[in-house]
Amino acid sequence: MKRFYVTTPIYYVNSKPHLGHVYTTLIADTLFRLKSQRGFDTFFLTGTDEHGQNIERAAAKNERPVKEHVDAIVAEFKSIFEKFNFCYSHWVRTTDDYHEEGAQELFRKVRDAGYIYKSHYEGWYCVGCAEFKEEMEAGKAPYCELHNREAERVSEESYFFKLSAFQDRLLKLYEERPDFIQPEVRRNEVISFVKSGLKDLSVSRVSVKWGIPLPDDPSHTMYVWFDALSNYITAIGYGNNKRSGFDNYWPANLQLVGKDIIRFHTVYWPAFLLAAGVEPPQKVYAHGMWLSGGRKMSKSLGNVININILLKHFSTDQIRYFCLREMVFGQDGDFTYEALIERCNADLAKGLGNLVSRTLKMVEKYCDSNLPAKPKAFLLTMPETAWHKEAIEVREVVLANRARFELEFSSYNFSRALEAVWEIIARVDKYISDNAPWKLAKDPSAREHLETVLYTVLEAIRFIAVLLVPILPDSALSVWKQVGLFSTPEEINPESLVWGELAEGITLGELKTLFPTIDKELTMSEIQKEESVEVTETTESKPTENREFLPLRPEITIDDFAKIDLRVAKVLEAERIPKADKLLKLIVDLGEEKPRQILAGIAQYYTPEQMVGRKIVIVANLEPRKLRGLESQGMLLAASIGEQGQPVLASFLEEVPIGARLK
Ligand code: ME8
Repeated sequence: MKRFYVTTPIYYVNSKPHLGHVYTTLIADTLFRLKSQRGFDTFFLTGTDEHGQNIERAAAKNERPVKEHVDAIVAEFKSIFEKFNFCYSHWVRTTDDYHEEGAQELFRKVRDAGYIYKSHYEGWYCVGCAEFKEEMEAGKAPYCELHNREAERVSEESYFFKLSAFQDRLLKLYEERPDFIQPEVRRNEVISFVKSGLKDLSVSRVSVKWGIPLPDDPSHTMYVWFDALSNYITAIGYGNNKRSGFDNYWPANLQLVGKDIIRFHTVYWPAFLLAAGVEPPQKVYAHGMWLSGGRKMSKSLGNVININILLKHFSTDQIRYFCLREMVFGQDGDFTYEALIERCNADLAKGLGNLVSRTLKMVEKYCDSNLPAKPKAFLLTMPETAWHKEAIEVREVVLANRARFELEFSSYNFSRALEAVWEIIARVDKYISDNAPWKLAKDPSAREHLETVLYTVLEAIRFIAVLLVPILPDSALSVWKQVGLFSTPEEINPESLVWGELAEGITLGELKTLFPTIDKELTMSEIQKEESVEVTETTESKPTENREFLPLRPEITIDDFAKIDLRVAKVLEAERIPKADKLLKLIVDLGEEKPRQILAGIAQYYTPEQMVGRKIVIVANLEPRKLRGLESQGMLLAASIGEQGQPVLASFLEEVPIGARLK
C-alpha cells in the first residue's frame, strides 16, 4: 500500500493562531484527505513548538508560569483547528515526554557519530528569530530587521554541531534529488546559501532554562531548532517507545513550511538527520506568505486576519476554497476580504451552488424528485442525434478535466486544479442553457432528450463532488446527500469513478442552499466595525500586556546627550529596496543644501506612500553606514513596541519646521 506522511511546521506558542497558521494546516489537511481518498496509508502531523527564550519571555510578560502559558495557547490553537475540522492524525507538543526522549536520542546519535563538540560561543543571538546572527561590523550588534532590534550578546559555553562537515553532502543531496526542495526558486536560494559556506552551529544554551536538557549534560538546554525539528520523527516513535510509525512513515513524503523557515528545514534538518544516520525527508515545499495590505501579515503590525471574525462571516469551505484558489501555491498572495467575497459569490454561489440548485430543482419538478435512468446516449456506439452527441461531448469534458485536476494537484498547482473543475461547471452550465430543459419538459415527445440532459448534468455533479471533497468537505457531502447518493464522496476514489454508474431509482434528498450570496457592502461594513473593536481592545489591553520594562542604559551626562543632534526632517521620497523586504529608502529634507538618503528597517510596517510628506525625527550627526550597498546618512527615531519590536515613528502633534533641533 502506498503511504503518505505530511507535516506542517509546529507553531510557536508565543502568540495566538492567525490565518498564516491556518493556511499551511489547511493545505496539509487537503492533501491528507486527497491521498486518503486515493487509497494511501496516510499520516498528518501538526503541533506546537513550546520551548525557548522567546516563549519563556512571553510567559513572563503575561505573568504566568511557562507551562500554564503554553497550555493556554495550545488550547487556542486546537480550538481554532477544531473549528476547521482539520483531521490531523497527531498533535505533537515539544513539551510532551516522548518528544523530549526522542529529541535527546537524536542528539545522542549525532554526538556519538562525532558531530558534536564542546566549545565557547561568543556572538550574537536574535531571540525573535531563535537564530545566531553574523557580526557585520567588528564589535557592533547586528541589527535584526525582522524584529527591529539589535541582536543580544551571548558569551557562554556551548556544544557545537559540525555543520561545516555537511556542505558537500547537502549539495549532493540537492543535486541527486532535484525535487527535495520545492519550488525551484527556493531550491536555488538554498543551493547558493550552502555554496557560500557553512559554519558550525551552536546547539546548546546554558542561559536558557525552558528547554530540553542535553543528554549527559543537563546544565545545557538543547537549541530550540534542534528540539523543534526533531518533532517530525519523535511523533512517530523515533527514540521513544510511546509513539509508533517511524518504520512505516519515515521519510516523510512532504514537509510543508512557509518560505520564512526554509533554511532550517533544508539545511539544518537534513544535516542533523544525515549526522544521525537517518534518511532526510522526500520533499520540503516552502509556500509563499499571505500579505495584508501589501505587507507581511504579522501580529505586531496588527494586520493579521482575525480568525474569529473570518469564521463569523465565512464557512470553512469558503475559506479553504479561497486559500487554494486565490494564492498561486509557492508565491506570496494578498489577502483581502473583498477578494474573498468576490470569489465566494462568483465561483461558489453563482458557479457551483447555482449549478447544483438549478439541476436538483429541475429533477424535483420534471422527474418527481427521482433521478432519471441511464440514457441511451451512453449505451450507443454511434450517437443518433445531435443531443446524443452533445451529452457524450460533455462526458469527455468531465473526464479530461478529471485527469487535469489529478495532474495539477500532484504538482501542487492547486489553483489550476480548481480551474479544471470550474471548466466543467462552465461547460455544464452552457449545456443546460443550450438545451433548455424547461422547454423540453413542455413537450412529451422530448422526454428522452430531457432525461439525457438531466442525467448528464447529474453525472457531472457526482464527479465534481468526488473531486472537490478534499477541498470542500462539507459542501461536497451536502451535494452528495441532496442528490440522494449513498455512502460519502470521500470514500470514492476518483480514479475508479466510472461515468454512467449513477445509481437508478434514487430519490433526491432534502434540498439546501450550498453557498448563499454575500452582500458585499453590508458584510464589509460589519467586518470593518468588528476589526476596529478588535484593534481598540488590543490597544487598550497593551499596557498590561506590555509591562516589561527594559533595564535603563548606564547614566550619561548632559554633555554626552548634547553630542547627539536630533532634527526634524520631512520625507520627500520613499521607496522599497529590491531584495530587501524590510528596508525603505527615504530621501529626507533637513533644511540642508541637499536632501539626505536614509535607510530604515520599517518596510514591513509603513508603505512608501505613508511616508512621503511625513515629518520625522532623525539622528542627524550619526556616522554614515552602508546597508545593502547603499549609504544611510542618519537614523530615524521610533518607539519599539510589542513582542516583535514594531517601530512606531516619533512625530509631533503641533506643526514643526523642517530642521528644528530637539533638545
Ligand atoms: O516558525 N502566510 O513557528 P511560527 C502564510 N516554530 N503562512 C504563514 C504566515 C503568513 N503570513 N505566517 C505564518 C515557527 N505562517 C517555528 C517552526 S518547525 C520545526 C518550527 C505559517 O508560529 C507558515 O507555515 O512562526 C510559517 O512557516 C509558519 O506559520 C511559522 O509559524
